[in-house]
Amino acid sequence: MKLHRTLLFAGLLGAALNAPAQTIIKIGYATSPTSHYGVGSTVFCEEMEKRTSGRYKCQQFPNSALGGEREMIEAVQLGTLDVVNTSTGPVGNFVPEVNIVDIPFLFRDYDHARKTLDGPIGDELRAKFPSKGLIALAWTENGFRHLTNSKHAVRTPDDVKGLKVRTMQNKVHIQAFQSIGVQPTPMAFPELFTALQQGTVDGQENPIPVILSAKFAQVQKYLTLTGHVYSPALLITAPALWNKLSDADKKAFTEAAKAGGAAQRKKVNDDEAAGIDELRKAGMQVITNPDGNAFRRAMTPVWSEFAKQYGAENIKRIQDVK
Ligand code: EAX
Repeated sequence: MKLHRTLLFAGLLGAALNAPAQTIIKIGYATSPTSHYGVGSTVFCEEMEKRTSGRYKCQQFPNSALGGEREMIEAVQLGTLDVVNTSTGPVGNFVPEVNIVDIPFLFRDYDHARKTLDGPIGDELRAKFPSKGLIALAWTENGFRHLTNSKHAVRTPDDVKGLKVRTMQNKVHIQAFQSIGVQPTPMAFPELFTALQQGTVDGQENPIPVILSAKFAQVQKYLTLTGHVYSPALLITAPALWNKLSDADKKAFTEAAKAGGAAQRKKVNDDEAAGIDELRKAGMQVITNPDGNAFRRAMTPVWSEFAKQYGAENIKRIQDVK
């Protein structure tokens, strides 16, 4: 019996020694596993596992389980979280140059945004991360943001005046809303559903995939398809992890992140195509044709401010991407 146990133990030990060591990568994001962030993160994880022959494997923390996006980025910086899939909303607080991509009405459409971020401009922005203790693996996507509220149908900027609107903790967004006469309430995403439910704020703005997965239709009646700003996202990791990787594994992580980004963008497209009807069915009244030019015009004054802060030539360079 004793001998038998010893042999069994030796056998298990042998198997453990032969199996390559597996490193668990903790990844966090704001929304549910079936949302765009969930789809993108899962593809990233699967590809990473496959491309490293299982030496790296993910443990996912969806639904803001590890806090808001700002907190998750801080955790990556500190090394207590390995990867975050986050909107750029709070990223400008860490890497100021990234604020430029959150300017309202900067990107014409999805093609324009994706092409810009996947090209030299996006690469140059990602190159700003390492000096801030972060590595931006690849651009993913949150989507064009639309306005919802619980009070009345919004068609023009005037209709927004007087509404208490939650914004991200992003100074570009805060300034833009102030410029149309709205006093924004910056707030972390995990607090938002309850704030809408309790009427602490009347409205918020987010892409369709977020409005769907966060079930905002339960607490918001009106959806206006303003598309006022494109909301990029990123897979971000920490230098502590990155610097340990072999060149081949770095490549595996980068390729996996690109695949994750592509899957996330596809999910955004799918949600845009099917989600608006779903939100109608869930009881929302959808204003599909707000006065877009009026919103654009209302935000024009703050553009000269952005030009000063982020460089008129940098803004123009983005606009010129065809
Ligand atoms: O990234 O804070 C926000 O409104 C974000 O769009 C959301 O967390 C998904």
